[in-house]
Amino acid sequence: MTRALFLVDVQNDFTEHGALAVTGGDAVARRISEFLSAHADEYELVVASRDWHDGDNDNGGHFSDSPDFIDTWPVHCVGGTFGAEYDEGFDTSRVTDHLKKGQGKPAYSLFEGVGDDGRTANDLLDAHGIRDIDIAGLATDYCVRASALDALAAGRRVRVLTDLVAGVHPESSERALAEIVRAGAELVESDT
Ligand code: VGL
Repeated sequence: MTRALFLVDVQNDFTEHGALAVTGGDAVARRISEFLSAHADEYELVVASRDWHDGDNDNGGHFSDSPDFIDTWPVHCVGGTFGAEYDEGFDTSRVTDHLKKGQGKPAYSLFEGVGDDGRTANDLLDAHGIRDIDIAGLATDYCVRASALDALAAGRRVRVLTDLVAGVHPESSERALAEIVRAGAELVESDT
């Protein structure tokens, strides 16, 4: 079985003390590291994304001084700053591919990211002939949701590791998980 693990935006600005702190973000970073130390060998690819916004513009209206936390957000994940770095609780030593997204525009999905070599997630999956993807990270209702829906739309089989995600809002996170399931994904605990 060839399977990929996608780890979405486990970055300082999305964990507990960040600009756009997600409750439970620190614990997700730590649990993902534990999961990787036990299970990284089971994945052909471990792909991590980072939101990587410009610091000199509003990134296509993504940043706002009066954010609604739905479509507009406080300044976060400016490329090259601490907030855009991976959370220190996230051990990235088993990550095989790093993608950056959101330069000058909103980009919720990991599928919008590119590596330094210009390859996208779909390029990587196709190069390795991978159809099965497990997804974890932040935030359930935004970047995890968008990444899962894009993976399904690209014909992949998707499982969301429900104990390795955390969301911005509880209600929209519940709705996002239900939507992902309706679109064809499976929800599983990481120890199953
Ligand atoms: C995200 C809000 C704004 C995310 C990114 O990673 O889920 N959420 N930008």
